[in-house]
Amino acid sequence: MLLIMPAATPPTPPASPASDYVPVLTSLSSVYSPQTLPSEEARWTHLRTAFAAAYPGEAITFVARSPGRVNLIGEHIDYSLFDVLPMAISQDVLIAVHVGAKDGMLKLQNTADAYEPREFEVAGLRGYKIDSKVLEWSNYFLSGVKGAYALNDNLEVPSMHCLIDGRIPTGSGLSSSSAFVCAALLAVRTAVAATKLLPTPVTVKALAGTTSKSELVKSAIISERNVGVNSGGMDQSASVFGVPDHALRVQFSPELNVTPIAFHGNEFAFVIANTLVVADKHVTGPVHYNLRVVETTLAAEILAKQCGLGALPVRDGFGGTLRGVVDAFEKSRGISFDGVIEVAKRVFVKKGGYTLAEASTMLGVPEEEITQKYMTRFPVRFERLQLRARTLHVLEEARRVTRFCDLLAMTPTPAEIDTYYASLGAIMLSSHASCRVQYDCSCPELDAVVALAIANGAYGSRLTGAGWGGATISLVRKKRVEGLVDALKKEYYYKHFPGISEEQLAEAICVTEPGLGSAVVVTW
Ligand code: NG1
Repeated sequence: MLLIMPAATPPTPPASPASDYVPVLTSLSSVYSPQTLPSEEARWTHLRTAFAAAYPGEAITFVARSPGRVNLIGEHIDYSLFDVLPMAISQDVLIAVHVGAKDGMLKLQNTADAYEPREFEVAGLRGYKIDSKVLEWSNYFLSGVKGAYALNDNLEVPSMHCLIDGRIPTGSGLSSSSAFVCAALLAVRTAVAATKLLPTPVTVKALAGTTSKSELVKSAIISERNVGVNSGGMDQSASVFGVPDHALRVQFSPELNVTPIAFHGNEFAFVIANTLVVADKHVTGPVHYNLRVVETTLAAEILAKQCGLGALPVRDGFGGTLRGVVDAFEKSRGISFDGVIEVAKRVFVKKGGYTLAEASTMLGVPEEEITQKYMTRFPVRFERLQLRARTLHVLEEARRVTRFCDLLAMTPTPAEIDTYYASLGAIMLSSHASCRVQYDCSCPELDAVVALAIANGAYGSRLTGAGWGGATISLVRKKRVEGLVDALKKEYYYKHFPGISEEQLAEAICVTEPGLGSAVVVTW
């Protein structure tokens, strides 16, 4: 369980746009909050020791870090280009790097024994083909390398000896994979810059301005697709742009824009509970995540065709989006968002879904062409495409994000505070219901934890991230947090995992707060 405690005092406004560059820092207190600092200091000390053992005689030149994220609201709508509201958490991936070796190798070691050391010749990295069918931890680093080449094809990747330490539970819906890809991309770019300085030691000044946050995000989104998931951009945006004590309204259209939003009041907390049901998008992609991307993309294309909207703008070379449909309706017909929802209901009347043949007729495109265009790079399996349910979820969830943000912009009086939280909570609950019913991305364990949270005083609760396992996020009054935690332990963890070890429980029950995004740390 992760507890997110909004700051006691209204937070200072976020850094100015001048800081579009990933910060280069020299102290851990600039990275972590006072609550997490002591344990992080111990962890970073251990990282030094582990690095010395992994690469005897070599010093750490810098550490690239990127955090996980939790999503407050706006699930499965980023790849339809609607705004989402995540926040970075303090759990992160660290990549300690030594540059200056002359062996021409990218060496990767991990502090977790489960991940075997890997080595690659840097000369072969540019053309390296990542096999997304193989579940291989180093693929995430190599995705980051691909991203670095995508930003600069002439890049000369130097010898890099790396030690990786990740603290975001994998498959928990807290975006360990995106954090890893973002950190790897940042590590490569920083290594290139640091190598140019040799033999002079790296300084903040010399590395500052090496990597733009927006570029890092855009490239990380595309490069993470090398590991077989047709992902949206929420996770990378939150990981890179995280601002302490703020949620982030991430806008993808007309272009990437991240607005930090402060929380009002300090009487409530967000509790994040990992169900410990591991959801692996890479394994289940063809029937879960990647299929949802296909369904929503086809739904957009069909709506455009059936309503004569013309060609939709294409997202990352894949297809049109429901956001494109809403924009086209607004522009060409003056139809409001709610009006588009009604149109979608009239176009997609079949509640049981559509066969590929039916979708092909509606789109006026042969089945083979649809398969080739949308179902080949990221293969999918289905009997019926649930065009109605998926479209309704996406449009209604997008509307919920707007309502949630509108509420966050209000300043409730003390007398209004309870109703205020209840309104936020109700939106979260209706998001969960829609994920469960219309998007079919929940599971019994997520539903059980959500129900327990509500039964134990939470204002609202919902799955967070892709779903099908992973974590929930609940909005709770601070004074009720302890009771909720006890109830979850008793009614969920001990019941579902009778043999749960203290270590596992400690991973499922930890404390965090909205934290800083990606950073490079040079001395500490
Ligand atoms: P997870 O699996 O929780 O990291 C995924 C996607 C997001 C977004 C959410 C659902 C990746 C890397 N991330 O998040 O972009 O679509 O599902 O809202 O695929």
